[in-house]
Amino acid sequence: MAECIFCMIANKEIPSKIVYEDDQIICFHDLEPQAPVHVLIIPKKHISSLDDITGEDQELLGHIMLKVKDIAKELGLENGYRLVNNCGEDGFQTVKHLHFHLLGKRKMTWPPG
Ligand code: D5M
Repeated sequence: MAECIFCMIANKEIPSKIVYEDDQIICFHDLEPQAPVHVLIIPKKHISSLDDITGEDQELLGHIMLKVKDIAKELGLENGYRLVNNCGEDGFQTVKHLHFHLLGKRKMTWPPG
């Protein structure tokens, strides 16, 4: 999709600090980290938000979830982490390409802001 910054990252049209990549997903460091470790996990396929997934994406979403713990281990998050998806306006989603924030190396609080 044209003009989507995360599609451009997935297509290597703009640089990112890549942590993990395979044929379906890419994980890279967030530009505005909210924790000592803050990476984004995205599908290479353009999906605008979690609200836009369909049954066709079931395997892809399962693949992302199964990779989370591997990426967390690779990043040294042995004491735990937080996985976040912001969806839509009230969810404070700013980039309209599905992504999961993986944050760690600090003690999180609840409720989130
Ligand atoms: O979060 C979108 C996140 O995307 C936010 O934490 C900044 C990050 N971001 C935006 N542009 C880039 C680039 N180019 N590289 C890395 N990270 C980026 P949201 O959940 O949509 O509010």
